Amino acid sequence: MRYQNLMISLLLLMPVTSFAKDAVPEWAKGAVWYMILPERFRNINPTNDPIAKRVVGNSNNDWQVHPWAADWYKRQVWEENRSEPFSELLAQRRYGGDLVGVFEKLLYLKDLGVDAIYLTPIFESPSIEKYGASTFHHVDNNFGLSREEDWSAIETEKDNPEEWTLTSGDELFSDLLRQAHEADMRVVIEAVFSYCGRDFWAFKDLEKNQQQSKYKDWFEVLSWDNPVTPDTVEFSYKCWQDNKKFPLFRKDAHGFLTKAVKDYIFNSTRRWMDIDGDGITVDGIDGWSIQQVEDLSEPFWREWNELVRSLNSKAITISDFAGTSSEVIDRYDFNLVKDNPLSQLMMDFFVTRRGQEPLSEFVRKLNNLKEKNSNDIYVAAISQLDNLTTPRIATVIANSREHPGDGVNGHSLTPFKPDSTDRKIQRLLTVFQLTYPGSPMITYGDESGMWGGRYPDNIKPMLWKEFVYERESYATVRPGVTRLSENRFDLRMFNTYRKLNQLRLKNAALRVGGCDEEIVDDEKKVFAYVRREKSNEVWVFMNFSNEPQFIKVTPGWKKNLKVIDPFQLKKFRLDKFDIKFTLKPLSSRVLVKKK
Ligand SMILES: [Ca+2]
Ligand SMILES: [Ca+2]
Ligand SMILES: [Ca+2]
Ligand SMILES: [Ca+2]
Repeated sequence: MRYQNLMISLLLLMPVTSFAKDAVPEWAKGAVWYMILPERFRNINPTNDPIAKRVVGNSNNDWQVHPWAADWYKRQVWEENRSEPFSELLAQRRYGGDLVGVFEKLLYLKDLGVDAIYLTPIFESPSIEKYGASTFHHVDNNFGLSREEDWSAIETEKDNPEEWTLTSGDELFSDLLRQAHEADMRVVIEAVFSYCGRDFWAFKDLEKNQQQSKYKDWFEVLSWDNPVTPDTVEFSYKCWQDNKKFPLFRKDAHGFLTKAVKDYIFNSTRRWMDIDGDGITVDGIDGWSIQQVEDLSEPFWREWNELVRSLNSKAITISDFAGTSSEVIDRYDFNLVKDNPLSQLMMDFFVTRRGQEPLSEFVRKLNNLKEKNSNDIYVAAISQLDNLTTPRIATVIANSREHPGDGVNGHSLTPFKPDSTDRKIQRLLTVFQLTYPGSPMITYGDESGMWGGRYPDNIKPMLWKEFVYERESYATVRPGVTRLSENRFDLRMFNTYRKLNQLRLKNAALRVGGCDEEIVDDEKKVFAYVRREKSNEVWVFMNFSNEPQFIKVTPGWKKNLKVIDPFQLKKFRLDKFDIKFTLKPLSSRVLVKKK
């Protein structure tokens, strides 16, 4: 123990080293990520669906799992019987998506060109997003094959890893990992370790046994219950963001967790990185994305990151910490920071400040960002157009056009289906995201054309090609509106993603190559850049204007080589030494130099 403290002091005194900077795993450089919220992705097993008791706290209830392809704004029978506002009903909705569904859709993801699957939390929790976990060592009982049996393990197992069993959900997850690895895809899970849910096993014990609980030093109790007053609960505790649903784990004056809690987190970390415990990590996850990193201490994260890398040297760790990336990477030893300034820059230029920021200004900001990071970090940094806390990109674009220059701030978002111009802008932005340096992350359903405003309209059930969806009506949220929108898989958007992702697989230039601007024309609103890696070259041309624009560049090749347009599947012969063509308004073209 003393030795450990000494080690920690030494670590604190050591000058900041930069070894972590070069430690981004090779597979993560330029990878295509895909974020899945399992509850909303695909429901393959209806027998594991959530039950009324866990969702609304009452089993004598007409509550039901929602039909997948129903109109989002239409109330089902049980919802008609409620007086709560529609937004509260949405919080009680469950669609029954599960990990069997993710397993079933691995081929879809492979075909889409996904390299790494990002799963939002999967540990047992009654909530939609699985924040506020009931355990860190079991998959949710609504994600596996046997809801009731899985539940009994979740309810009874405590912190001794030797007594931990594998539930059907845990085993299914392990199968999913093996299968993904065989298809050369990685799986990273999101987790929060600084707080849990009220159903967390140790917290339940504490709530019941109070001072007698074995776990009383796991949490920060502010006052104990007074047994003399059976009608009043005096018990109170420190919780995350003052929300009683999320008890915080206790920290001492130095910011360190109680040792037993730390051991539990470390044992849970080991479990998911090598599920059968045989020392071979093919059945384990490929990394972690951690929320609320700043809640826990720097030494904790350094030690935890070291544990992760000792288990699997190719694993990645991602922090949500909002500091500058190099700071977190150096001090906390994470590989990456989720918050990538590139996401904001492209949202500003393509969407919220569209037409207001000169292209040259955008390019200057992009180059500034590049200079701040090592090349490895720059190409591995994850960019996102939307996430579980923001409106869908399609809806942000549609609303920005209604309120130019003001983005979506201060407006109640129009929920309507984006029109064809919105989609053109969305495709331009997507082409940029998938061809500019960085690692794009797709939020489930952006590739199939999903739209929706602020939470929870952004987490509608996934739009699949094989389902027929009810048309979307808006009268529930926009009284008097009689509009009905077709809701179906957007094949054109899907192909934009699929073709460019597949192009990334074949062209190292798009994954790890450098980037040079060839045309930055503020007047014509034409942008061209080229990604290069050795002799591999990919050229990207964009026309942001509402006019057709004639493009001419001289790529400087020795011979008049051919180029390939992945969207046209025909070779393109250079006119002597020039690439010449006309680009339609709000459109782009990608050309690959033929080897
Ligand atoms: Ca299910
Ligand atoms: Ca559950
Ligand atoms: Ca009492
Ligand atoms: Ca193993």
